[in-house]
Amino acid sequence: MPGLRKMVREGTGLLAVFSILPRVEMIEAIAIAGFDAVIIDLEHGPIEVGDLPQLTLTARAHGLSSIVRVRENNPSLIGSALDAGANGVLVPQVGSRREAEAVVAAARFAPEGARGANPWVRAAAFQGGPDWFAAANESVAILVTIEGTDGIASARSIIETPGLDGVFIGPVDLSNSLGVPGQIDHPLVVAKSSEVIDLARERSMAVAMFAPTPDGARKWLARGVTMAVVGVDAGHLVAALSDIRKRASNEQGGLATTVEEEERT
Ligand code: 3PY
Ligand code: MG
Repeated sequence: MPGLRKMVREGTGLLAVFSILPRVEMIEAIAIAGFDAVIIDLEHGPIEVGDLPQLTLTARAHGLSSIVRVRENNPSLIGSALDAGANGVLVPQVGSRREAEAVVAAARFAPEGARGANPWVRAAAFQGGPDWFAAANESVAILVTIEGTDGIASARSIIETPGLDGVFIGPVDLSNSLGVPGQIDHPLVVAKSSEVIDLARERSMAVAMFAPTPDGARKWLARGVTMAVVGVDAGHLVAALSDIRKRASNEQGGLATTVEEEERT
């Protein structure tokens, strides 16, 4: 089994980051920083399918795996993301086994699924090769998100969906569904997330978790997740810029005072 599918299924300690900025430079920065994968986020970012060829091509040129989070569980969105060159797909808000089966059907060609077939797309190098369908089935990684009380209740049967490569836990939406909005470290969110991790790992299923900070990522990796998705590119940019501005203006005192004093003399 080649490609991202193998990496997701067999890898541990994997690090990814969400990208909501549709720029090749951002994808390059994520690759240069050494992440294993980028999740290009069409659910929350102003990114369209037409942006995907250059974004996924840039990732590939840097040896960075690309996963596209589609807006919703919809076969045409899943097929378009894969045709454009994504190595894998992540589908938000999956609440039942039936929904998870629909994701697998949309992402795998027959006989494993019912993905719309056209071997002249970018992902197939535009060449119409008949071997591409089987190769794509072997390498494309399929992840579904458990982030609602419905998904938690059906976690066991979702995890056992044939053809699925991994589950992703979304603590932000989960905190909202559990009535503690935004409190991703709330004991209820932690307990429900831990249940999903245990169910997945008992079945040797890959499990990814969103954590906005490096400390959170390390904590969840130690708790058993196989991939941590550490924050969002735009958020990291703002945090880094704020820190640089604060340190350059020396808000804790020092440099600014010295300059003012110099001006007075
Ligand atoms: C969540 O935490 O709800 C996510 O989907 C991560 O972006
Ligand atoms: Mg979410």
